[in-house]
Amino acid sequence: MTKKLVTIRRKALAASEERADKLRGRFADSGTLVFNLISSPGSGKTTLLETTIGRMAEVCKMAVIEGDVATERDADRIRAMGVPAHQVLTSGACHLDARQIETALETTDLLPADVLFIENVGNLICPTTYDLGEDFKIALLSVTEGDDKPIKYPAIFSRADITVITKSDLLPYVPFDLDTVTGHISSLNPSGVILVVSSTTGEGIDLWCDLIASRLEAKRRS
Ligand SMILES: Nc1nc2c(ncn2[C@@H]2O[C@H](COP(=O)(O)OP(=O)(O)O)[C@@H](O)[C@H]2O)c(=O)[nH]1
Ligand SMILES: [Mg+2]
Repeated sequence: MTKKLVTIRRKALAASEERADKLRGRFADSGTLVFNLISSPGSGKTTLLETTIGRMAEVCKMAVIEGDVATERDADRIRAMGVPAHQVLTSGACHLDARQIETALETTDLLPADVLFIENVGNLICPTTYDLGEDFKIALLSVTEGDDKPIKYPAIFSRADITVITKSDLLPYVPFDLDTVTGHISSLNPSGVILVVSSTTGEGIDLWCDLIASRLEAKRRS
């Protein structure tokens, strides 16, 4: 890589970090807890958000930013639950960035909200390094994806504050060694929390909602 290109990349990174810090300040002012959800396509992010909204709508005000390459489908699913949602269309880009979050806040009435969920574009690589001003990164891994994914994609599982293993109702039907996976994630990220949930049966959803409530309480206290 040429020196000029390295300089341009560094400047772009610095600008993006500055934007993320501004967003963090804005979220602190509005008292909004922000989660950045990262996973492969189809691991159950939107479904978990629908389940969460169904459980927590009485307890806190939620808002959602959806990131996808195309279609408003996920934002429509969230709006159908009565929660404001903004759909970012990336036209091929594999992650969301802080500028898109700024634009989402300017164009859609998402704040004030107690909790803002950002559902990133589906993949385990690109979204990992982009700071969106969130409080916590959340990695999702469905049991149908195979139990080798944490060691194949270590960056996201070592950075995520919480890993949610989804679709636990399918465990009897797929080769997925839960102990091995939790062992790998714990060794990559000793302080991270691991939850096992199913939006279909409701397994683990109480713990997930309790975790959101306790993180919200902690943010309010701080
Ligand atoms: N069996 C089962 N299927 C699920 C569960 N959660 C989501 N799904 C299904 O997985 C597919 C992808 O879910 P979606 O939430 O759209 O994934 P996303 O791409 O990560 O947002 C859909 O067909 C869901 O119905 C679950 O807990 N158990
Ligand atoms: Mg989705």
